[in-house]
Amino acid sequence: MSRWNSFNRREFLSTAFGAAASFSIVPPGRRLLGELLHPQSKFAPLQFPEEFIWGAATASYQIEGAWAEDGKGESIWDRFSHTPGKVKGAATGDVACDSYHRYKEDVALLKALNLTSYRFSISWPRIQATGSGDPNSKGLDYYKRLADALLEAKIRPLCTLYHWDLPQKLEERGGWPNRDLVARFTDYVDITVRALGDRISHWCIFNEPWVFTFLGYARGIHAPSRKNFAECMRATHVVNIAQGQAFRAIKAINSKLQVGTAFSMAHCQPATSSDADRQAADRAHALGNVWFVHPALHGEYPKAFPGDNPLDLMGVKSGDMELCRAPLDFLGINYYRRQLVSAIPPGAGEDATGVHNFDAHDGPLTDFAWEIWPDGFHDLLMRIAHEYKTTPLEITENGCSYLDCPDEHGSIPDERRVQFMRGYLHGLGRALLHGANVRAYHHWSLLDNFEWAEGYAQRFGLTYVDFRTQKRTIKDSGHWYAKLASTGSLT
Ligand code: GCO
Repeated sequence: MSRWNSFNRREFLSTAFGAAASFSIVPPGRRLLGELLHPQSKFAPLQFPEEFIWGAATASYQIEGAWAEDGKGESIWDRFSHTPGKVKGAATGDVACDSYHRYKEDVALLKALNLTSYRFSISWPRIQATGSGDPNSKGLDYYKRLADALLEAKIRPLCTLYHWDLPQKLEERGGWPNRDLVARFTDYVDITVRALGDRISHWCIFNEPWVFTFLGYARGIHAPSRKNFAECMRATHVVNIAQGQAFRAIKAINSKLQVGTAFSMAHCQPATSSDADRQAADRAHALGNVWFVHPALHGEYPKAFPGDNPLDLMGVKSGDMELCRAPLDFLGINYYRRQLVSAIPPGAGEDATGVHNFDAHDGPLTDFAWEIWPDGFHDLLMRIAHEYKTTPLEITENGCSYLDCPDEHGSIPDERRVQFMRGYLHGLGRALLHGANVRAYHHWSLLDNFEWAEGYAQRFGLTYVDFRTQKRTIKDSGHWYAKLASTGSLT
């Protein structure tokens, strides 16, 4: 049994909830979402600052499709989803939302939603099919067209350079635990930013480094499906060096470009008030939330193990921490859930941190069985704002999966997503009032899309996608969000 099962968010549903838990089925004692977030009862209206940026997010493998088109190489996610048994329903991203061909339609959706920022990612094997060598101009051209369409619609492109689709050939050469990846990644970043840096001013180097190293190399439930904690820890160090080097490569092209990373973060709450649980919660915060922030901003790893951090196991060499250092221009935060944390006697492997963290289920659950607890969002933001005072924050992801479908009139009444957003945005608004320097919010996601090992069994979109026809329909929550984006007023 993993001590880090709360990170195993995609596996969770398949084991615990075979089908979508309908919201009306509420176990006795659990409060209904409406009671927690009743439209009139709970919140005073809030006005967001005029300059606050409203956006939505997606990722290449989750929406593009066109998996082998125009010279694109195979990625670890192509290999993973083409391997029987890895993804629910044998789903793949071969077609996904077909956004590679329908990007103009998707930019029109962003426009219809009144959004002024779009976070998307670049597929590395579209740019370098095997992860090295000359760039594929057709791949670069696609992202140029997308960026141009966004700029024309007055939408800021916020581009993630790595949202998990590593070229398969690089995995065959050892993947992220292999230090050579630093040079390969920096080369890819240099090529891409040279080609697109005239159009795209805001960059995220990585998406959720902890999630892709941990689920991919320790738990094995994501590509590339390895199960070795030592390799995972080595991968985290290589990724930290790569982050620093990529930062410098981008700044060398144009020092004005704004560079950050989208970090997955959870509010880590001690399960009891004991000192041991409090310390365990701090270790969970160190490893799960800031393992890739602290080396960049302070040139050292935060303390995440009861004894010393396992620097030898991670392959840390003298001089490395200087390479990890990078004064990121902003911290991207992907926030979904809170976790309860208790202390356990430290063991080997994943247990070495002496941490047992698990999902809290005191609040209502989404259809993905993730707990809704907006105060956790507020508290996490305040903690990060306090710990990394001067660095601006952007919410690069926050959202929920609900399986609402079109009704007989063709509209998608997804009131639960509206209530989710009201609650979390209120938490964010309060953090702003309390001094947190947050300048943007991106909802995950613009579209229903390929949810990793869950395939198409989860729907996170503001827009409903009929995957048989690719027809897109803005959900009621999308209309609600569009109004908020144009007025900034949360009622
Ligand atoms: C992640 C990614 C997104 C997900 C979203 C919902 O965190 O896994 O950034 O690609 O789809 O978070 O799980």
